Amino acid sequence: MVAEPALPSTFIAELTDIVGERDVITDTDLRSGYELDWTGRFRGATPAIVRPADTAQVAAIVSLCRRDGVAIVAQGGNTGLVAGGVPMGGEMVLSLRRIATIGEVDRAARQLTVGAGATLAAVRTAAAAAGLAYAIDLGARDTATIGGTIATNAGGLNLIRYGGTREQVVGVEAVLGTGQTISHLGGLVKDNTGYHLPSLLCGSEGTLGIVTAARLRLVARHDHRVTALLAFAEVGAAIEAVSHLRGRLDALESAELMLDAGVRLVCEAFDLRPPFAEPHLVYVLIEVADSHDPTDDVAEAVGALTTMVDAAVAADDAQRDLLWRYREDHTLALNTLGKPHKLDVTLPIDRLAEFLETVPMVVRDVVPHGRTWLFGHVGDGNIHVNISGVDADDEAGDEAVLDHVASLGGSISAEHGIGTAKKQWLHLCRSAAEIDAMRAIKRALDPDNVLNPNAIFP
Ligand code: FAD
Ligand code: 2HG
Ligand code: ZN
Repeated sequence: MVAEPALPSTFIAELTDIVGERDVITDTDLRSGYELDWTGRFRGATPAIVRPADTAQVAAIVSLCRRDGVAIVAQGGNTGLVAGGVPMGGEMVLSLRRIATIGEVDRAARQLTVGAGATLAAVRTAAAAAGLAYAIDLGARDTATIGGTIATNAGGLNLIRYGGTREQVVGVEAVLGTGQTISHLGGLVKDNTGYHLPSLLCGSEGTLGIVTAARLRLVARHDHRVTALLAFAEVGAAIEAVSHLRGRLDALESAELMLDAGVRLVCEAFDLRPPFAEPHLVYVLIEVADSHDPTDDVAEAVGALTTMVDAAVAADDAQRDLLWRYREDHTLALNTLGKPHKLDVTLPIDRLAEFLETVPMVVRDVVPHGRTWLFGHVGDGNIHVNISGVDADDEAGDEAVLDHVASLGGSISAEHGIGTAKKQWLHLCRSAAEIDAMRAIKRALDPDNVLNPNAIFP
């Protein structure tokens, strides 16, 4: 919690001139939702929220803030999990939610231009209506915005097939910390004219520019799906099974790992029946999507898994939804235990089983009362580690897990980013030379350090 910050009334008046009175929010009650992160663990404080309607207004706001040295945190859906989009240092919040236009789908190019504030769900719906699909999907789809997913380079549930957000972004429009607008939305797929700024903005967490629009790549929509929950007695067997399935099923879209304890927690929290009559230690949820019915291919590939101890295949949409609830509702179910510490790590595939087996002990050694929960996008080596039962500001468990990850050659952020929550551990995965290079880029694009100055860098 930071002290209540303030802005001069003349500055507020200038903001009002840009966006209008309704879209400069200073009322304490109205500010509150923008100040608290999704988990409830991180509460910042802001003097004002400003809600521009277009790129020109964003540029005017950034220039004003640069002139007066007012720090800005960009915020989309506020579903980020690393306290990067909430004003932990008393920054002004710039909400992109009003810039939510969704353009016409260009079927020939398989592309779509959208405003940064459009939700992922709205973009996915627009793509589906045109017979196509947007490749990024995640549990927060109804609230997370395209700008937020670009700023975090969101990964999500289908990365093993299509890549992450960076692979979907053909062009962006953004206002840099200099106040200059860059706009490259023409949609050329082959365009090697110097540095690829959209790639740089992907994962920059609002520290280099405010994304206002994006040109997105769309993919074919596959209407034939097979969704199945596979059960194993050991994590090593589950991981080997995923490698096998990836080699056999080109149309494998998701491979998500869960442990029995997490599935039980979800069932208790939401009154769901368990997936199997008898519990098993570890589950992998797979989904295969194709233009023809992939049932036979899946049956053959799954049939070859000698270590699998049980399987449930969704026979209809309701069963498919239930299988996905076991996985997607982990995040909501964990919130019923208090405010979890969330870590989001990647391990090299050959160290994944060792990590899953050892990490609960690593946590217990430093926070004996903490409980470790493990699940995630196992197909790409990304495990979500949640620790419950620990005070919000007790970071001993977090540090032990991240040290362990680094010692195994992993990354301390697979998809959620560094934000403000993990910046003290950036050095675990980035050399001094890399951090220097990143700081130099930050200085070039945001010379007065007005854009999210408290994120990423320690
Ligand atoms: P915010 O939370 O508002 O902001 C996130 C960061 O982006 C902040 O640093 C902010 O300053 C910056 N930012 C936001 N908009 C802009 C902009 N227009 N320009 C510049 N910077 C901006 N993440 C995954 O990667 N994969 C998952 O599977 C996944 N599942 C989730 C499931 C649940 C239930 C929840 C709650 C979260 C999940 N997340 C996941 C995390 C989160 O949804 C993503 O990080 C998402 O990309 C954040 O989008 P947002 O619009 O909510 O961004
Ligand atoms: C997911 O994959 C999200 O469900 C959230 O990235 C992970 O709650 C978490 O720790
Ligand atoms: Zn995730």
